[in-house]
Amino acid sequence: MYSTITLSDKTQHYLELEEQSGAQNYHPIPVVLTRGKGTYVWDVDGKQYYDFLSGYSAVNQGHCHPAIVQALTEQAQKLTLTSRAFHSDLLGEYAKYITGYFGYEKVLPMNTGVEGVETAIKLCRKWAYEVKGIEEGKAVIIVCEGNFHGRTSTVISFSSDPSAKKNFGPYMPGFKAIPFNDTAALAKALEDKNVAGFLAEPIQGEAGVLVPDDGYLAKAKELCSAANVLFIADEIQTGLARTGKMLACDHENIRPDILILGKALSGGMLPVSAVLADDEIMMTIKPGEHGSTYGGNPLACKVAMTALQVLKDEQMAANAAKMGQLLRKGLKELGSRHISLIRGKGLLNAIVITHHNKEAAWELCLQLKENGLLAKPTHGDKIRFAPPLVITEQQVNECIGIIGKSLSILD
Ligand code: IF1
Repeated sequence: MYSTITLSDKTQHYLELEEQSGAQNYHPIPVVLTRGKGTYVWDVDGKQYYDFLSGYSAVNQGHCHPAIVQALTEQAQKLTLTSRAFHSDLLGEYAKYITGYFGYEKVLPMNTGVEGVETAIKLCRKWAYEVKGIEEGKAVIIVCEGNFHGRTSTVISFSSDPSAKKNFGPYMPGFKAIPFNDTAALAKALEDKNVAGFLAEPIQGEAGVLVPDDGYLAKAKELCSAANVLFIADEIQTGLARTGKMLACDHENIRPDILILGKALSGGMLPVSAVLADDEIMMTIKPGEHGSTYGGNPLACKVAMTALQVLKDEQMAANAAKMGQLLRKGLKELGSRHISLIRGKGLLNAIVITHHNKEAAWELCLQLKENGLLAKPTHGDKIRFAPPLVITEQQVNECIGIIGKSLSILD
């Protein structure tokens, strides 16, 4: 059953370089990529693949989208970084654009997704002490078991994944975990008057694309509002058209009090994240109380405006909804006894593999690679299928064929 894949000399060469000099903090699929365009990437031997991970949903717009590349290259030759010690002609334009795009009064620009999450946590705590009136140092933020919000010491403090947390202590206090998709547990947790916020992914990505029951998000928002607690939506992975709407929260027509974006905010060009909120929350942070060297740099502003405009101009949310349904239907019709679950929304999907061999999902991903499709297991038996949102019906059908053909490795 074990796949006997052979690696080319070129591929081996690059793997050995990483092996010798790179930290071993990942266990990648053995493929070395050198070019990307739309839904495709190519390895160093010129072999073409469908990218079914999309850079962990950072290249929703497709690899090297021409309009975004043009914005990047033009701005890169003009002005890339001023620091926030001075103004630039792009930060104000970007702030107006993105707050109008999502309907918030203010944006705080950061870089990586986890910096956005950390910023949201600091805003929530500041608001708790200075607006809600919780005793200084006592604020509690409710999180969900199975969460993934990034890898900083604060954020892993409330992770329930031992591999993300073990031996990275001491941990940051002030967080309480409840089961995901459980409004009764949320209602109970909200009885604590020191609760300042509820931080959640609308769909849990790393946990294996756990889609909550219809109405869960709306009920959670209602409970938070009634308790004067901020609903903080981490849409770093689910946002920006990935689930078939511009935001996953849009499926239930709820407006988070704090919205966190990242990943595809730059279309995969460079790290760009953003925290959006209204004045009552955002203005609790005064000049000099938070920031970052690259936060709001003109290059990021230009790229992000283009990346957002492309999502709308090319109706990527609608395509994600349509192609996602086609993908899930096709996976179901494969009727494989090895696929015990198919779940997802839009083009954020996952299959759960059942097989006596616990390495089955990994073996399947190696076979998928051999057959021209790149995906990677998460938490052992789940495989995320999240292609760029520009994928076409013909490409989805071809990928379903590749997946069906590859599943035979498990027989
Ligand atoms: C890894 C996947 C994980 C995220 C959500 C914040 C962040 C992420 C919902 C932090 C980042 C990445 C990180 C990467 C694997 C990938 C990932 F689900 F997207 F596949 F881990 F869950 N909130 N997700 O998904 O954003 O600081 O990375 O920009 O760390 O292994 P970041």
